[in-house]
Amino acid sequence: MPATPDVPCPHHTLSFLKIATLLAALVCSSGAAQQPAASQSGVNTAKAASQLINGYAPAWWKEAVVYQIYPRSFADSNGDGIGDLNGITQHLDYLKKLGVNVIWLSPHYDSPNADNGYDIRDYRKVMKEFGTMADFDRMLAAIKARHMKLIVDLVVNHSSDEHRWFVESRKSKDNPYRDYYFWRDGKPNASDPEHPLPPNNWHSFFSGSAWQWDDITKQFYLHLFAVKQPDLNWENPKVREDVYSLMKFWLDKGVDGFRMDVIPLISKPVGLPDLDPRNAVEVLANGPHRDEYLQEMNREVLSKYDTMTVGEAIGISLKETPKIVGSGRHELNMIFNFDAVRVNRGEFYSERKWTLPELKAIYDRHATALGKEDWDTVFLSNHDNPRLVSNFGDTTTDEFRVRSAKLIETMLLTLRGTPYIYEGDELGMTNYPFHKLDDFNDIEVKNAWKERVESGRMPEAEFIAESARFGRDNSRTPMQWSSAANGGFTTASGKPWLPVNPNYTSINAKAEVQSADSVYRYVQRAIALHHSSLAFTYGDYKDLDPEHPQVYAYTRTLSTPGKTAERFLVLLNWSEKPVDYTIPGDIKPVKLVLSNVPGAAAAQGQSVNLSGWEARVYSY
Ligand code: TEU
Ligand code: CA
Repeated sequence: MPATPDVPCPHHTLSFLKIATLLAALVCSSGAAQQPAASQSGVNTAKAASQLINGYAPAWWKEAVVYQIYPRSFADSNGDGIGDLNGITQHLDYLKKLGVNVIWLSPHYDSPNADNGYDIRDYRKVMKEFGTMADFDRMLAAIKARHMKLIVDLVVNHSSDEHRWFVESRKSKDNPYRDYYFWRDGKPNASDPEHPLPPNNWHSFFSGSAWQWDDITKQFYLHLFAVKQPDLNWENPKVREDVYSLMKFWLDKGVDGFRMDVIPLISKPVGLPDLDPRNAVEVLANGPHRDEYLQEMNREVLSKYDTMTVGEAIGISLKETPKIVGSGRHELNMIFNFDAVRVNRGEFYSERKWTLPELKAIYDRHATALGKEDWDTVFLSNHDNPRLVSNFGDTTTDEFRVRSAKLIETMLLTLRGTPYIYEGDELGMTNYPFHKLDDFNDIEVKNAWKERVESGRMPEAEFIAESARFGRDNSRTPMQWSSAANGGFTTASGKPWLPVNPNYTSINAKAEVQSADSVYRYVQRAIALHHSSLAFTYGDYKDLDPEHPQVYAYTRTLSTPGKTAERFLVLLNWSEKPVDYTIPGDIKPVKLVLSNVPGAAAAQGQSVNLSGWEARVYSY
């Protein structure tokens, strides 16, 4: 695992993100890139220990703020209604000014787009709608020129059924690629012998059986996601070799790491047994070879580069997390747990009532479960979830939308772990007003409609209401760049691939960059604050008032020997109701360093009046 450089790097104790140290940090990180083997072997543990910050080995990916781009929806440079790589390149200064330093790019590879690029046809080619490899190289160079880094999506639990491997695999039972996927005989079907039943009871994440019958060889193949996303068989060493080789292809180009799609699902339970639907996902995520494969991947690929890795870890509990992210495990740097982002979710798209103490308890559990050898992520949105402010904030009035969006960003940027911001959240973009099935594009919604509505299990209106609330297309509507037609997303007179939210006339980047009180300008300040003190990265976290139903109050503190301690108090009023709050313990706020209500008064001793959705960060 790329961790501490074994060459002492004098600048490493400062945040590499500070402009003054940028150059030095670049030298440091390229030094690290050439020294991973030594730090892995533990030869220099003594030296490394002396460089620890509050017990943590410093690393650039721990100090980073990550921004996720869903390329289809970010910016369309050529007017075909689809976002593209040149569109990203044109907006890098916008991201640089926001202050983020790592970009996670959702899949940009050649794909028939059954699942918007999460079905890859050629891992070494750029999706033609997004541009060319030359466009990619130019984009990457432009990112590096701005001292930012790029991680790309690695989708290797499955490929597209149009991938050459699968095209070969389905041809015959003795094709050399047959074992690249899971092919099985069906179970006898007494009532219809010509049409056997699926080999087991596994259910696809996108509705229906996870098995698809193929007439050519009269067997089923496994697809945990769409029919066009057959699962790769990681038990086949050739599959693993091919995956490692394509990873090297992108790392050799200069990408800085990977976000790994549903990575815990790569090792299937032995014998592919029937599963209890109540814990099927957990069983699938904890297959017998998962850690062995990730360690092999680390040994063969990741350890040879200075990478950042983050696994999308559906089905992984907190207890299980250190097995994957523990530095001594040599697997991944961090994972996305789904506990917080799904706190308000029942089955599928149904809503679950949640309380603030529940959310705090989740973050508290993270702080306990993940120790100094581990690392965490903080996120409440991505391309699979509703818009941040619509999902967790308050959109009843525009004032509260702006304030609650700022409050949530304050939290994400001051909690423990590397923060992830999804495109448009920095503008306080909202859910889209979906009214009917045709308004949606997502395969998840289309398939669920068949399974739930067409079968008569669920009334149409209820399905549409739930999909509008939680559907993934909410986060995929185009970025709102300006008040020009189509929010300035596309130059075309024609339609963007998914309609722009009609509120683009007031919620858009151009207006927000110019307005001092906008969500964008606030997020810019919050990111700057995050980068201004390593307390927000390596500092201790303490929840001061776990049971308070309305206020989330916590501290981040960092004591470094020979330096003045850095201490911050975060106060978040998660409600539209004002509150007179008494800070517990003997903490005396000194200086207000961030506030989302203009003209917020200084604290009177231990007592603060917080207005609705008010967020404050004090140093003390
Ligand atoms: O998502 C996997 C995943 O966990 C999904 O079940 C997701 O949480 C769900 O669709 C939300 O409703 C990853 C990608 O992030 C997603 O975009 C892909 O569709 C999926 O894998 C298949 O690659
Ligand atoms: Ca385009």
